[in-house]
Amino acid sequence: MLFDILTLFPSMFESAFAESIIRRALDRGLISINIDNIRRYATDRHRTVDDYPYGGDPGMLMMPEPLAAAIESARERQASLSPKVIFLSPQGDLLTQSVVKELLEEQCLILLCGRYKGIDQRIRERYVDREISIGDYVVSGGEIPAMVMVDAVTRLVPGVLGNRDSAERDSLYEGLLAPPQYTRPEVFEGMRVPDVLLSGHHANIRRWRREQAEKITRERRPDLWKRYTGRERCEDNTEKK
Ligand code: 9D3
Repeated sequence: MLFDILTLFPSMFESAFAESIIRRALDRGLISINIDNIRRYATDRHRTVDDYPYGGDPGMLMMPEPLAAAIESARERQASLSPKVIFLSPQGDLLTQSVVKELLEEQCLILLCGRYKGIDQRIRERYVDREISIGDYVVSGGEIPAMVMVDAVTRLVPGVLGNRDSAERDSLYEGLLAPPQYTRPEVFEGMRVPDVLLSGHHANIRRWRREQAEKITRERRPDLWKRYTGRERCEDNTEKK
């Protein structure tokens, strides 16, 4: 998987990609990341990349020409990988685990990070394949959402996670919230680890975790619970969401 990231703030990505799982995936050649500064494609002597909106809203928009040039340049760099252009935007499809799985099918994603109040609509129409939001809250630009997407997709690239925290384990409770977890000591500030987890009885432990996961999902996330129970009822049918 190759991520080609177009941004006005390349240095924001340095520390995010320099540690832990993404770092290891890069070191092992399981993913590649290229970062390009959109300002390189500005053409006036002040390297201007923003302009006022027609119709007179407050705030600025990203100018279309540098964006188009940056995207074209990335498309040419990655032509052999049939890249998809993803624009991170509050108007996009919500990034869910099932969207993450769809993105994993691509060989190359060009991630366009917006700043200011957004981009000229004609860039969307001509250059963007898919628009993605990370959730219904406002952040300051597309960079942190792009990092979220790179992280979520990278975790699913085969070989990235070891057995210890594998994607398989994440999917053990797929569609459910995780059950409570404990590490040593057995008693912490007067609170004991539940007996069943110390029992060594693996069937009981599995059952307890499943019950806890179901309880916590029912209580906290009725939306997830509805999907989960819907899916189970239709186990033997071919399709249903
Ligand atoms: C004028 C109304 N605002 C839209 C809610 C303008 C605006 C604010 C902040 C436009 C862009 C942004 C910057 N945010 C992103 O670029 C962004 C984002 C987000 O704010 N929330 C969730 N997902 C994303 S992906 C990119």
